[in-house]
Amino acid sequence: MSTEEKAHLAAFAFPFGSHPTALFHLVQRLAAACPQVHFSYFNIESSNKKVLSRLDTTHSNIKIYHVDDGVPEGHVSSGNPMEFIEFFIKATPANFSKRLEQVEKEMGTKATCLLSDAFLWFSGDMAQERGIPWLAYWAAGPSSISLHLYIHGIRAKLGNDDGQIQNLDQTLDFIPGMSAIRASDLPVEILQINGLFSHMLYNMSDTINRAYVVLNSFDGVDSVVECDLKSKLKRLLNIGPFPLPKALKCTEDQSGCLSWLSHQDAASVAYISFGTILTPPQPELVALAEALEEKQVPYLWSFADNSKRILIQGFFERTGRIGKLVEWAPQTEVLSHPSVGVFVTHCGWNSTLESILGGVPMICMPFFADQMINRRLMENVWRIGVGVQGDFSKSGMVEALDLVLWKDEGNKMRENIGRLKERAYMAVAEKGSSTEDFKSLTTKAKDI
Ligand code: U2F
Repeated sequence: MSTEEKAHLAAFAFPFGSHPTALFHLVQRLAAACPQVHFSYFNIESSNKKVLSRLDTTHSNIKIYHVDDGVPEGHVSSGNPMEFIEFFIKATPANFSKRLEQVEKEMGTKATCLLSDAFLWFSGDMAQERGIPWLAYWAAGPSSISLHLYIHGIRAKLGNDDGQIQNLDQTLDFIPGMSAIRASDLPVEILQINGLFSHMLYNMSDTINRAYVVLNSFDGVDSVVECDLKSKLKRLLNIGPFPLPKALKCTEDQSGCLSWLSHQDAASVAYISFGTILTPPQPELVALAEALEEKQVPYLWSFADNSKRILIQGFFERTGRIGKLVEWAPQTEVLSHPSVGVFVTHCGWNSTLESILGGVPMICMPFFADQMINRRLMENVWRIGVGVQGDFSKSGMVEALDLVLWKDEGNKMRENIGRLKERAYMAVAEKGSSTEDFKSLTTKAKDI
């Protein structure tokens, strides 16, 4: 048996939102690059089902395992999305360590490397106890992880004893590369550590500098922040942007999005999606729908939440001639289609990258976590997007559509995003910075 054949990388997923899919996709890339290495991917069963339904799973050197989700038997959901996250957190780390030990016994091979979602900070302790490397995948961008590293300084400078921000407009210019970010952009978890989820991220802030941190990002997206991160972390590996177009199974276009787009004028369509976790509240949905209808903007709306779709059912019925409604779109391909002129987005990190790869400017409707930071970067730093004035009002939405689709500002944004797109493609080209960082990552995966 060669040394590489003894290598066994165990990957631990955070099973919510786009996190498990992104981690699985990373495991797939590694499995393709290191065919001799064994990969075991651990996630809760319900999330494994979703991940597998959306991705191609042809690599024979990956095995998928379920871990306990912590949900009590017979539990009836209260409808609060945090409850399943909290059940899961309570079940960690025992659910992962127990299952890993069973798998190691079955395989007869101990894990030689641990790759985890960065949220799962206890993986650092497990790796240390076993004397193996810890690779932590941070599913968002460089600025948001940087804020977590500065958590103590931020809390001391901005918060009062209750963790409340005193001056919402204050910029974070005391952190390298953050002068455009305001206190009001910070996710609640940075300022308050109430609750299991915030506590988990707080623990991560204190352990992450021990990891090889892997980002779905590329050199130059935020040079000052990256440089600072490199000085603070054991190693920063920018291996993105990924997934690149054509990486997903849904390129088959089952929903007919791409063929519908091909009948629309160039740069005329608003593509709308708010990611995998949240549907905006009714007033915001109504404002957006009314603005699209008033301006007769052709739209492609990815809307999975059946219970909320009913809220603007009349709009969908009246505007069926100019729009298309789907439950799930092949987003990467949609954003690379020449008919798409604007992306109305919640500013999730993957959506942001996919829009950059497609060269499509954005209308930003952020809600939580890193999304307000991404909005600020798009609007004030990269100048590739615009926020909605007046608390997501109809008039604010009309103004934003007007600006991006028909005004000169929109063209300027397209030029700016074109430059970022070029840099992104250079990073993933042969000998590009992300390609080189990915090679370093494979070396860690093969190492025993
Ligand atoms: C959380 O964000 P989300 O998972 O809600 O959003 P994104 O990071 O933007 O990822 C959504 C992914 O789902 C895909 C889309 C993205 O890759 O292409 N998708 C699709 O293919 N088709 C559809 O119809 C709709 C979506 C969190 F809320 C954010 O704040 C974080 O930035 C993010 C990453 O940590 O996770």
